[in-house]
Amino acid sequence: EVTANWWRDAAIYQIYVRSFADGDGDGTGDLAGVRARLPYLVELGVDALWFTPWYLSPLADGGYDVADYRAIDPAFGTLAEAEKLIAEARELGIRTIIDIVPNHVSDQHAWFRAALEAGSGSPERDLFHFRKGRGPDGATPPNDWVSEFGGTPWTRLDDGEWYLHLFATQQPDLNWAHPAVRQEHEEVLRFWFERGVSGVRIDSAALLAKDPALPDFVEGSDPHPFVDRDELHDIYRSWRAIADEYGGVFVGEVWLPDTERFARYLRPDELHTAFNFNFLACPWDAALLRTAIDDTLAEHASVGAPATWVLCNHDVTRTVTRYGRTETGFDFAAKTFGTPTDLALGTRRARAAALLSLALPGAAYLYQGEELGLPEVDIPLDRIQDPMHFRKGGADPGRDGCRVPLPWSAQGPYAGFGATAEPWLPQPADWSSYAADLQSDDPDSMLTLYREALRLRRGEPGFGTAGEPGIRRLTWLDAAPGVLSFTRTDGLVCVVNLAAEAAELPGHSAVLLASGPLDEAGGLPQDTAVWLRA
Ligand code: TEU
Repeated sequence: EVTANWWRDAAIYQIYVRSFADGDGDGTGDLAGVRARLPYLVELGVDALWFTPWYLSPLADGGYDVADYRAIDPAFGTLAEAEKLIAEARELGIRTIIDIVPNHVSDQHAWFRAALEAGSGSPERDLFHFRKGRGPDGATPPNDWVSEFGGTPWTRLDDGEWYLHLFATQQPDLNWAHPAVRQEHEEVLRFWFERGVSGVRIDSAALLAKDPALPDFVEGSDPHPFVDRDELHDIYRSWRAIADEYGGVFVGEVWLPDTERFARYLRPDELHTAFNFNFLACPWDAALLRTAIDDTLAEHASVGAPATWVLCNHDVTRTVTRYGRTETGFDFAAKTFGTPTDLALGTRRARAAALLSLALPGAAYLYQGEELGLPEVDIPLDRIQDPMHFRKGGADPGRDGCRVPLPWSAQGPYAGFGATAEPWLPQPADWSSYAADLQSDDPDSMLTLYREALRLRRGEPGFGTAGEPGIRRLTWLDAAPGVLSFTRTDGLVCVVNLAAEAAELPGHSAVLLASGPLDEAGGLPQDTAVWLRA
């Protein structure tokens, strides 16, 4: 099949369902909202949609606390509607990627409720990590680990036992050494592949396996008691065999800065792709970006996998704010309240970063609202819902600032997100100035830039890997310090200028697309990118 390798150079759009579009007007985004906006996504020019978890959930962590993997949360719609959405999108040439959360379940999941009921020492508790505490009366947590959201990852029950949760209290970790846990997830994968999904994102993919002794953490210990353990690879090999039956693909959320360890997840019989967070975390610096790109391409080439570029997602500060930070540098995750930000600068850089990432060989992920140039929002303290904020004792505003419901229309209540009820997170006063309908007709808008870039990327065989088994490389061109310049095949050139002086563009080249105006002499100003045909 010609499209068998579609994922190697796809442009994939992340939908945070709760905040994308509200079809039934209750203030929460839903599948009806997505269906109504499919024409927008077609016009944007993406190949696939990745939906953050849409399953039955108390939404303690926005749906990453799953109560039933085979049901859609009623706030979002029904299973029948999800099937319809998958089919409708596919008719329009857009594939669906779902999000599987294997590390943990919701405390409302039938398994965990049964484990609570059945009590200490029961087989039901073996599906999780229940332990006695330490110290007199067992009042001290069983070990010294730190939760990904801050504090101890242990919660004590009335019967005196503790259970492990690397994330929020409401997200008990599953015991992946238990065969029933493996079997259940393999069945869930089949359940969704049978319903027509083309891919699966694997949440927290490097955390599932734990040292069965659950020992205290010792700095530098190898293997780590719960990160990147060897047992994981066996799990993903069996998942790969299932995906291959259906022609499905995986994208792993593998937060591992070590590129060699990262690449092991992308061996030919494991995951097809994994997010490259080193690129996302890279400061706006030409030399560092070039190193991040080279290292990424080298590590992927070593295992024959295409790279996956991502600038933002529902967990990190939005790009225009991140790149516009004037005081804290470019710390990608720093979400301090009211950090001074130069939004004009950040927007200029975000536009250039978009052209850079979309010119690189491999797949690219976009996060909803990135194409509208949305900034991070300072959510009023009393409206924050992210459990990370509370677990960190309020010192960190958490991740809600990048999850604010999208502005669709300059007219109408709530910037066109939903008609009748206030959105679940408040939108700032100027939100409608970012509205999709306003940007749609503006040749200089972020939306127009993304549409043009995606159209060119699709039409030019020189971009991406175009279904080839091999990996097309980029070739760096000579450039002044602070300037990134590279060519892809077919004479396509991308130049990004991060230096203060304007950069000279190669002669005899036609400008296909620019992130901002060139200067009078035809030079490329600072924080501007351009695509050329040499
Ligand atoms: O995130 C996993 C993860 O590694 C997070 O700790 C991440 O480092 C942090 O959010 C960065 O700010 C995934 C999901 O993307 C996240 O939304 C969930 O909260 C988490 O898993 C638990 O399921």
